[in-house]
Amino acid sequence: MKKIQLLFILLIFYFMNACSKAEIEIENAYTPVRTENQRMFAAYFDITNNTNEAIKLTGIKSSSFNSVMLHQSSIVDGMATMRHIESLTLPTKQQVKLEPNGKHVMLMSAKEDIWEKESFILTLEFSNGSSIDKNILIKKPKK
Ligand SMILES: [Cu+2]
Repeated sequence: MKKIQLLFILLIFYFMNACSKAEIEIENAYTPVRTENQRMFAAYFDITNNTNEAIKLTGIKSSSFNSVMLHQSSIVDGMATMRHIESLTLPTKQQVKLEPNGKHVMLMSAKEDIWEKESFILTLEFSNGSSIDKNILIKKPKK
């Protein structure tokens, strides 16, 4: 009888955990802003696919910017360059990092005064039909 109760409790914990974990998790989302008259911005975050199948990040947009693109930074012939990437594959049960000098979200032609804002919303669309509205923190230099 005791063993059955224990098994039951473990099952409850298992299902609670399965329910609380988001299918796609986005953490540490931020955009560095260095000067008041900055025109180009980049957003960085860690994105984790908790599902049992690979998912692609297929679309990305924000009502705060006219132009939002996925970019990949690289060094070509000793020069730092960026190129546009169409989509980003998120392997199952893995975290993909968007970070300086790597993959990032390029944000251009702001519709708002980004310097004056604390954060903005980035909408991410995925190949499984889901989408996430993520709050991106604006990080300014410390005074
Ligand atoms: Cu870029």
